[in-house]
Amino acid sequence: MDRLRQQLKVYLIMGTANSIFPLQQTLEEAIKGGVTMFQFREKGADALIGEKKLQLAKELQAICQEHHIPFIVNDDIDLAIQLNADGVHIGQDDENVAVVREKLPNKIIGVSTHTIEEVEAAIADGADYLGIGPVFPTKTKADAKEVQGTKLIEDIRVKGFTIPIVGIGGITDENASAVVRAGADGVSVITAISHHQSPAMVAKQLSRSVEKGLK
Ligand code: 3NM
Repeated sequence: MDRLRQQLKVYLIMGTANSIFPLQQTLEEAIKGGVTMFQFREKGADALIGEKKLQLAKELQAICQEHHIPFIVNDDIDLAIQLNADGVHIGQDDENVAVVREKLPNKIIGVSTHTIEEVEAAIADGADYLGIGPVFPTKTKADAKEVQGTKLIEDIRVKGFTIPIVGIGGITDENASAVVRAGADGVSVITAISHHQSPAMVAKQLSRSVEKGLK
């Protein structure tokens, strides 16, 4: 669990809809700057499918492997199995955690949760880490829930749950330390890195902000 906590510190999420540069370039630079984990999230109207999606996923996975960071697939369990990815991240509308665990017994399973009931269910079903959000306003997820600040993260820790947590939604280098101070092990970001002219620089700043919050 300690290893996973380390890996969750600066968690980049991205798909073709997000990055202003080619994804491979953004990912390489972001890892050089200090990104510790990557999630391939291919969503939206123009999302790649089939062979093109597979090819891109393979290229991004190779970059993660070269730099020894976990490669996580959003939602697409079959793709994760096909690629022997390090894990999957699922939401409340996706397959049940317990069912996914049967398919991927030894992989990382992350779950998006938005209420304490969802948190308790995900833990009971065997999630390895939780994504809690949206902490701050976000334009990236059209169907995002109401902004909840850091309250749910604090509540989870007050209740004594030790499961690794990342905050998500509108997180930047300026607010990341507050998310970690509230009890998260790290932050996951899309826009902060993938829309930045210098992914390496902002990844480094996020990393510093997280470390500051952990002190
Ligand atoms: N999930 P950005 S918020 C993918 O609340 C996602 O579960 C959320 O993107 C949740 O860093 C979100 O650009 C979008 O705000 C995060």
